[in-house]
Amino acid sequence: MGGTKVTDNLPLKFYHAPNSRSGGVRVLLEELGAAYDVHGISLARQDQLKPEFLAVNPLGKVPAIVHGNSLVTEQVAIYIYLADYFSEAGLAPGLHDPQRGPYLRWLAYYGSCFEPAIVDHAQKREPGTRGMSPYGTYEGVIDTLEAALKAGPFLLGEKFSAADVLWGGALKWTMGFKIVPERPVFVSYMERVTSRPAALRVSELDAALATTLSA
Ligand SMILES: N[C@@H](CCC(=O)N[C@@H](CS)C(=O)NCC(=O)O)C(=O)O
Repeated sequence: MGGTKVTDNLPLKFYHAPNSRSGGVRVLLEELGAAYDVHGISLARQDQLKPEFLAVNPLGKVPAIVHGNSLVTEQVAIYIYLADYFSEAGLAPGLHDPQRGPYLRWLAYYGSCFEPAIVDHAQKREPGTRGMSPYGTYEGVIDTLEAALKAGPFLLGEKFSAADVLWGGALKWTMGFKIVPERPVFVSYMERVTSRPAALRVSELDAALATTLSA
């Protein structure tokens, strides 16, 4: 959906820093064909720690969206919210669709297992005792993800969903930083997702935004 944007009566403001975790949300907005206004955040300038943004997200983290009067922070919540709200794009299985459970599972897996595991791994921190860890072991998290992606072409099989937008982008940056091994399953999946027109469009839009923010 590169052309006409889906609008409703509610303005959608998107707090976004190029080359950060918020990039995936921009790809999702483009995949959904949603109309949105970008509020650019320069992490280099530490805009995320300025009072204006801390009033939006006290944690000083992007992404965040304000849709009408609804504030949504946290990537996974934003993906669920947007894909359901703009459901006509078909990127979220409906409430009674048998794929709804696996869809939510893999979105939640990102925030509650993958992120803590890769951050501990990158910082060379021990996960602690198994019973206290939210994910078990780093290897277990990576192997389980690989098994889920193996059949392909997407997480839910033939159906492309918002969960793929999240995971395609996440694997791109985590493999780029060598936090996640470049296994063939991950590489081909990541390339399949990040070569879609919406992702390519965001690369161009974000390059322009990064230039503006650094001026
Ligand atoms: N819990 C947040 C974390 C998002 C996050 O880590 N954002 C990074 C961008 S890559 C950030 O805003 N960093 C700025 C900072 O820590 O100062 C989510 O899931 O959305």
